[in-house]
Amino acid sequence: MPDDAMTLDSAARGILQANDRGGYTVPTSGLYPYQWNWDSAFAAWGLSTFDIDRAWTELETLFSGQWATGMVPHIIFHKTDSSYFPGPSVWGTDRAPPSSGISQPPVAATLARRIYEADPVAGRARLESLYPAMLDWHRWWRTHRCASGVAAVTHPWESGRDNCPDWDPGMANVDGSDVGEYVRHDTDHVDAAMRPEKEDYDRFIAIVQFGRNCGWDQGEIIASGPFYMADPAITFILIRANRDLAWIARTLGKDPGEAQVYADDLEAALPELWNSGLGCYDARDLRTGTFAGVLGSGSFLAWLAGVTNAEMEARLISVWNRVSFGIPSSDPAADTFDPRRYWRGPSWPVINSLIAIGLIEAGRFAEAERLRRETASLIETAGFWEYFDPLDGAPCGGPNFTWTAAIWLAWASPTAMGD
Ligand code: 9WN
Repeated sequence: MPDDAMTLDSAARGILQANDRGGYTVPTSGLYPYQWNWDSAFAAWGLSTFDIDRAWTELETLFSGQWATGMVPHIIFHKTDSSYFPGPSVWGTDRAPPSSGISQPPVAATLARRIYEADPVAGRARLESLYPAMLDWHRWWRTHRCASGVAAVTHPWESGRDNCPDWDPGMANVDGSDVGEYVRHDTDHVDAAMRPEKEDYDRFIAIVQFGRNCGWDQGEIIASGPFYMADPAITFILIRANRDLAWIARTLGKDPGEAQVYADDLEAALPELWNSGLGCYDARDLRTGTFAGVLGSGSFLAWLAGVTNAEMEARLISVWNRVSFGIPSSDPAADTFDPRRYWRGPSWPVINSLIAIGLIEAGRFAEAERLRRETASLIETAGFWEYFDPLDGAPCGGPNFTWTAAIWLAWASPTAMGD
């Protein structure tokens, strides 16, 4: 094994350890001082390469924040920290531990399965005790986010791809003019040109204020909340997560039927997201029916869900071929493309890792290896940044990032077992 790979493996382990706050891992110190939902699931995957017990603890701490409704919140505020806005008082969810009022992409079952497969003996009891919580969370998605058939989000933050152009049609109808004064802290840590614009933030906060003012009543949020869009990425992730949960159920000697039905129903509803003009599955505003009309990294997650068709796959590869370093979060040929501004163009190692799982399972081994190599080269050149410019590989966002270190260990490193 090359020495530099071993050195990077050791640096990645060091980042996971340095970002450990006792039972949970923060995404990066300073910028994100709390436990984030899908970041933690990826952290657990990375941790499973060298500390399987700590990997399970990460997931257990995440599910310790689960609401009685089954929702697993997108942020859990274990210890108050004034360096992040919006903090617990803005969300006003009145929970213990305090949390945000929305969720995030449900990757936990998919990654729990991988962690279990890495060491079934150590994982059996831990998986068994997490299983009902994961099923409850998937029920929550089904009950509160899948009314149209596919999965929807009620806040761009719920998608995990906060300011991607997918959300532009829905965000255009959110009034952010009346949110009052507030102080952002993200731009104290990161160049403002890499972060969402103030107009986006005003709207993000307006959507939070609507949720808080209705006491996080999901019926009201779905019926009349300011933002409600169907998300191909969450739909694909949830199809996959339900299939993995059904696999977990069978492994534990339980009935896989419920999770299997959830996956099949989501897949049957996919035509709702097919944008024939784009030749791809596309985000859609559920208030107006408008498609986003921009091909983004969410569409590439079709492979993760085992969803294939020749027209779409040719389109995806042609978009990928427009850049040099991984999958762009949005099509470089679109007017909205911005190679360094958060989700409006950059390549995200963590998304690349999910897409690669799908490519391998579709038998597209050469492309899976290309994606691994392109992602690895970003990290080898610049380190474990939050995301990267897909055109020139420039590092962007926060440094020493947990999920970049995690996917290095679990997938991108030459020492990783891969799939
Ligand atoms: C809001 C922690 C999170 C990720 C998201 C990413 C970003 C937060 C923010 O950071 O979102 O949740 O304040 O920008 O978009 O995917 O989970 O890394």
